[in-house]
Amino acid sequence: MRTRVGIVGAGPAGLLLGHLLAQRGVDAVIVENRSRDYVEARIRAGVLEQGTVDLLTKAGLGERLHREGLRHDGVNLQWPGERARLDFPALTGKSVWVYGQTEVVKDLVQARLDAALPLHFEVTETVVADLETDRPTLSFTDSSGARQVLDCDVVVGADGFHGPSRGAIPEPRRQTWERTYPYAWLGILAHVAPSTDELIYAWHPRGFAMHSMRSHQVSRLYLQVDPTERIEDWSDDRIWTELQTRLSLDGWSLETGPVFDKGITPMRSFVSSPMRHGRLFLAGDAAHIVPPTGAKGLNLAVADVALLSRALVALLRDGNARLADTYEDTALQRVWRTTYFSSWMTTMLHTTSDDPFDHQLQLAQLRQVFSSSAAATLLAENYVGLPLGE
Ligand code: RFL
Ligand code: PHB
Repeated sequence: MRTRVGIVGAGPAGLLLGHLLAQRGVDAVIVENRSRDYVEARIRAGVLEQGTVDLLTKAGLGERLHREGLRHDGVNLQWPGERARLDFPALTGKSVWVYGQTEVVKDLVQARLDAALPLHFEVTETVVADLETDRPTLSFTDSSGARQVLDCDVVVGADGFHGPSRGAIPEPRRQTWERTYPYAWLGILAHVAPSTDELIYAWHPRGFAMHSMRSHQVSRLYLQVDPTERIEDWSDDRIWTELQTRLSLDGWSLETGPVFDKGITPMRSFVSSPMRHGRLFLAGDAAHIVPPTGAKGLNLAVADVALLSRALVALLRDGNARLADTYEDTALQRVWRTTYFSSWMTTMLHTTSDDPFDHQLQLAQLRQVFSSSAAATLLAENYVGLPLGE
């Protein structure tokens, strides 16, 4: 079999890349080792930057997003006794949208199936090879058990942190930067109307807590916990009590409801270079991970794909290699700036020690966001997202 671009992974990065390439007349095949149901139900990110929404809209993927997504013009930061709001349009002229990653993935899968474009679920033994030639291959065993070999012009690793593509780059060429944070997030989804119109990020001496949402009927909440905690030890009652303590504010109360999903996620920052080796390009979590505090992981994957789709169209359709040659440098600048922002939000809001000095430094940073318009603008600009540079 022959295709121009072989894409490993049907997460947001791989699916969006396939969509943008098809719109510009470049054919691609996407292979995914999980089932359609699994990728559509995997609970992850919830906040889309303005640039992500604009790109999805322009690509014809905005219909349900604009109908069901919730535009948010601000967020709240909280510490004991205070809840303060950042006004995004006033500070940046932009907004963010609450629309779950599950919904983005469903829209992308549906668009691909409607267009009858190749997308293979439940493949096994995915192998990328011959990357240093101009005819790289993507091989896999399809769901019927048949071995398939795709001859490609380019292979894209959009296979997330645990996928095989990054490991296909020779070890001596690879450099990684990594930080594992000494805390994790316990996240729940609950059938209860959100107790707030906009997200609340709360610093508390017992640990960070956050109130987010998925719709007017579904709330998403998080608690900072120790990474060694086991979800079995957290009953729904214990979770709600802890959330009520950490999010409490005079005159406000947190409504509770039936929990229908809960899990614990470790927090890490990770960057791997190069993002290109010969005819292999990496995009999204395959090349970098940010902790979720800044709501950046999904948006960063979309930013990679915005760049990469243009680079591949120029290379494969117009014979122009310039953007492909600068992909890694351009992408990594955004990756590092986002890594910095996510790390800053994380370390400002999570408590790691009982040292009252550290706590006062965190509180001083939080207060500065509301006493300095420069500090407020900096946070807001990063949160709503840097321009995609299209
Ligand atoms: P994805 O979504 O991980 O998709 C990669 C896809 O590749 C498939 N794959 C393979 N396919 C074929 N053959 C193989 N050998 C394969 N190996 C893997 C996988 O099954 C998968 O479908 O990466 P992508 O597309 O780069 O998208 C990135 C985002 O998913 C990610 O950045 C965010 O979801 C990160 N993230 C969060 N970001 C936020 O902004 N807010 C959040 O609340 C948030 N929560 C999370 C998260 C990431 C999590 N992970 C990765 C553990 C919660 C979790 C649990
Ligand atoms: C979410 O709704 O899942 C969410 C929102 C904001 C974040 C992280 C996760 O910073």
